[in-house]
Amino acid sequence: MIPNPSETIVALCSAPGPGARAIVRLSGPTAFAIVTGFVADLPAERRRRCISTCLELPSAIRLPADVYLWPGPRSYTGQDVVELHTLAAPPLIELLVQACLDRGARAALPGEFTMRAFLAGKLDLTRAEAVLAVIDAGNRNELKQALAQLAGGVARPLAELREDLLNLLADVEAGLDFADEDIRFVPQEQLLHRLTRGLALLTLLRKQLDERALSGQAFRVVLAGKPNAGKSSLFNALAGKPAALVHTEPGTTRDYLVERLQIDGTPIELVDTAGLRDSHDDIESRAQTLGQKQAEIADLILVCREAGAPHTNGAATTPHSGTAQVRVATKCDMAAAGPGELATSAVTGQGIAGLRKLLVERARAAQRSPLAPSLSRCRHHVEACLANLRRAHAEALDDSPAELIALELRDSLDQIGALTGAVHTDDLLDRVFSRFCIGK
Ligand SMILES: Nc1nc2c(ncn2[C@@H]2O[C@H](COP(=O)(O)OP(=O)(O)OP(=O)(O)O)[C@@H](O)[C@H]2O)c(=O)[nH]1
Ligand SMILES: [Mg+2]
Repeated sequence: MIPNPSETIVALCSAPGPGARAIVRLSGPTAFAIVTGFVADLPAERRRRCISTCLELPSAIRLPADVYLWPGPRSYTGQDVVELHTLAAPPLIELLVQACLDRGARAALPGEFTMRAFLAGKLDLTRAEAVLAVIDAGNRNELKQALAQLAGGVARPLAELREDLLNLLADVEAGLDFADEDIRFVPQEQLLHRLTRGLALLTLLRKQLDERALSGQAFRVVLAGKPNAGKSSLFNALAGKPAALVHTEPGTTRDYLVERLQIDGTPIELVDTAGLRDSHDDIESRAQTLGQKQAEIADLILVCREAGAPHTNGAATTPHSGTAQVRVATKCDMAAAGPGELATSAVTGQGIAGLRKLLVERARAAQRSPLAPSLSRCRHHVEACLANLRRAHAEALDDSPAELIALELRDSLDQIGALTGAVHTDDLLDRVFSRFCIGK
């Protein structure tokens, strides 16, 4: 069920905990009236403004604050919005939010402010999802992609396409009334041309969505294990070239070595490190510290063990445990892998293709950007819309009755409606907005 938009909602919308500044946001028809209860000198005139004042809270507490007022409909949610910017002292903020609740506000649900913006027509669904992706962006590239979507990267081409298809549908349907007289409102050539344009636009949009699905950062895979385990040999086998020095002498690799690979178009950064063991050699110890540091910033660690060698649990030989790990047995041309280990051999090439495939799978799974749920939803409707337009195009080529073409055009418009949220269900809104945090 969509929460009632006529209730005034309140929430802390800055990060919780102590800090320099806390922001409490209210939205709804009684937002201004509620704040009047704390600010005696709040001007009655309804216009955008910021007032530096003191909030009069219960127990005679006076809290210095900047009060921002945005009368609806020219606000984020389309309703009256107030923001109270004040000291980020958790007990005081609790008191302030409670005072708003006591005066009739309701605690906001996750994403409810943005949902109200969507329901007021301020944002379409693709932009609302982009707000979430901006909040969750983990790196600059993800932020860039999310901002592009927020700026209308998906909404704008869709609005254009919708307009084109609506015009085309109107022309095709106008012809239906004159079907007996054989009057065509759109000549076949023009119909095909307009459908092809729609197809091209959607194909381009699909490509854009695919590009945005990847965060762009290389997936970092670190090889770790005891000296002489065969890490550098495995590194070379995965890289497909003799990049790292391999030797019978344990402790061959000193500094760590990085190789950037593209496996099936997926960027992967492969890092070879010095073997882990308790060492008294100063340079080797430093090399191991460097290797450990690499393991700590890895997305995945390949824990290499020579097949047949004893298992060790010493602290020095155990790589950083907080990171995802895959256990790999090396030199399987000489002995069998242990249970739960992936069998490989740098000499025969056994298991190398399988390991490369596993790396790509893990990288793709890890690289899903915060926009991913939005993109897969968009992609689903774009695919369906493409299928409708392809069928309409085929019907037009066959010179089929206009009814059939109109049917496909109407279905394609329904898909665009579902994509932008013009046609939505409570379930869909629940799914989209529950991923937000409270206060957004
Ligand atoms: N038979 C066989 N020998 C291998 C294989 N992989 C590595 N070796 C041998 O094992 C020895 C050690 O290989 P490296 O790749 O240098 O081992 P490492 O783990 O990088 O060693 P450090 O850099 O010292 O930590 C070399 O003599 C390799 O030729 C393999 O798959 N099969
Ligand atoms: Mg090595």
